[in-house]
Amino acid sequence: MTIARTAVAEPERSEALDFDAIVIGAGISGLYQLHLLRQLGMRVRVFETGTGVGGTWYWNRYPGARFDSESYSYGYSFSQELLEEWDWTEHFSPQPETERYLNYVADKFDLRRDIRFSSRVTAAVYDAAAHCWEVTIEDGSRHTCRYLVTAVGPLSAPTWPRVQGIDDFRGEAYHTARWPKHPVSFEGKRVAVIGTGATGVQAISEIAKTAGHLTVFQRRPNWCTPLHNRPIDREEMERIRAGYPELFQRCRETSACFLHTIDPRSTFDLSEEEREAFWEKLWLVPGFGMWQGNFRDMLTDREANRLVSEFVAKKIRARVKDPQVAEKLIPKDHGFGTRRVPQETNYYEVYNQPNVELVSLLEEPFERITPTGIRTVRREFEFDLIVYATGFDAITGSLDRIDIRGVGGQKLKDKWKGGITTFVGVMVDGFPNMFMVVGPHTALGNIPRSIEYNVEWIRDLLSYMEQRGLSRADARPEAVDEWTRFVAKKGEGLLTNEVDSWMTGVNQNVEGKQVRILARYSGSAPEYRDWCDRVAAGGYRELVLE
Ligand code: NA7
Repeated sequence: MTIARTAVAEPERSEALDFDAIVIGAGISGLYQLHLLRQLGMRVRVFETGTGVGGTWYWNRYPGARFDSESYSYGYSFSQELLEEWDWTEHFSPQPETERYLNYVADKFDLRRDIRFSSRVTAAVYDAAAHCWEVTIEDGSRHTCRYLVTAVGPLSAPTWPRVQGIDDFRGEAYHTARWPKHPVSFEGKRVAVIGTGATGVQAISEIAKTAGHLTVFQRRPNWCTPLHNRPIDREEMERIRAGYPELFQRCRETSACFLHTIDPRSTFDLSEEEREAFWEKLWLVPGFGMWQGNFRDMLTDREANRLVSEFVAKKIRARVKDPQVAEKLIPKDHGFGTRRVPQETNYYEVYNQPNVELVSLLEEPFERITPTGIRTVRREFEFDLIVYATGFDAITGSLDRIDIRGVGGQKLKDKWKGGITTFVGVMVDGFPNMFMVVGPHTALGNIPRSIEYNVEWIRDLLSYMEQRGLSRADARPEAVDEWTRFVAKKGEGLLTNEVDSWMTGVNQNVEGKQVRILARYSGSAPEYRDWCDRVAAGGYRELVLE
């Protein structure tokens, strides 16, 4: 073991700091990290931009927002008591219920007393001489700590289209990820929705129910599959509860921590009829069955991917009455599953409604937003309300928005200019004592499962250090290289990485994010955890601990 023990614990110095640890964000990651670090006896402070807990489930209160993972596979697994107390009422929980759940968790574990709300972190600077992080809040206040945990989420920095005139519009306008808390009525209104990703698809189905007229502005269509949501009654909830140990065990074993996992067969192991029958069955599976439970070569073999794409295209054609509209809704630039698959409830049928129009921005791009609506290169539209479902500056965006500086004042943003480099997605060399929960290069998938693993790994490392009087951890550059190479290797041959999407770090609305990068670890979650477990079992040789 090559731990450099240049210092023993210095309680005096630590006590001179405002906190032992600062956690940025009170979403699923931040809440659990706070809980665990407090158990280590640390003085912890969470800074949160919002006025309440929940992160993603606090901000994304747009109509139709809900889980695409089964509720009971998405909730926290760490507390038996919580599992016993909380009842999910739908297989795919709607946002209000999830927000209530996270508030319940915050109350149950008495987390609020260590959270400061309405406190956006603007900067975090490492001070090598004082061996601490100094965190600046929007109000100008500064706070010092030994350990910094970023729990900012990979999809939390919303982006607006780069189109002229956004501020000129005189009607109501909302981004789905900054949805107001007051009720928004669409009744009788002329509504525009821009964006048809996972968010847009959920919102459109809901808004179409009451809008006077809905115009959907779609740039690139996505392949969507049916969610098949339904209520959970008391009896079913009891059955689910009794099965929690097996359920979480399954999530530990599957590739992306979902209840669904890749079918070990190749597309070509089956005859055409057998394949069709298999896909017909998957089509009826609630949730991500069709995406996550498909043949093993679906995302690596072009022909396999073409066949499954054809199957889904057929489904879309069968549901949309106007063949021209159907064709507009079928992606032509990427195959099924190579981008995040939105989960839908009557989404395609919406386009059969007389009050709904689909406008393809590929055919008629935006010219500008006007005071009264939207002008494309062909037409002028008038709206009462515009919904921006235009996504996020994903994975690095929420970190980029904080001025993070490590040893020698190096900016994290600059460090990653030539490409993201991390150690297991949690640490970056030159940024000692900074830990990212579900940062770039970690396993995402069914995200709370990945969050719990990251949060516990960080807790274990800090506990290991505290027990040995160590208080500084930095990743060794060679360990960072090795991990980054592994991430690259895991992405080789994946069709997903040949497509522009938030998963490949592309966002046309963000300066400098037009080129695909290796933003995401695309190996399996068990393989990710094996790697991290080996690091811990080996005494963290990949880190310089002092
Ligand atoms: P996504 O999946 O990034 O979708 C954003 C959508 O907005 C997508 O259809 C974009 O079209 C569209 N978009 C973005 N910018 C523009 C402009 N400038 N003009 C027109 N259309 C635009 O974000 P979501 O919020 O739906 O989902 C994000 C993740 O959150 C999701 O995958 C889940 O994991 C949860 P494009 O495809 O870029 O042509």
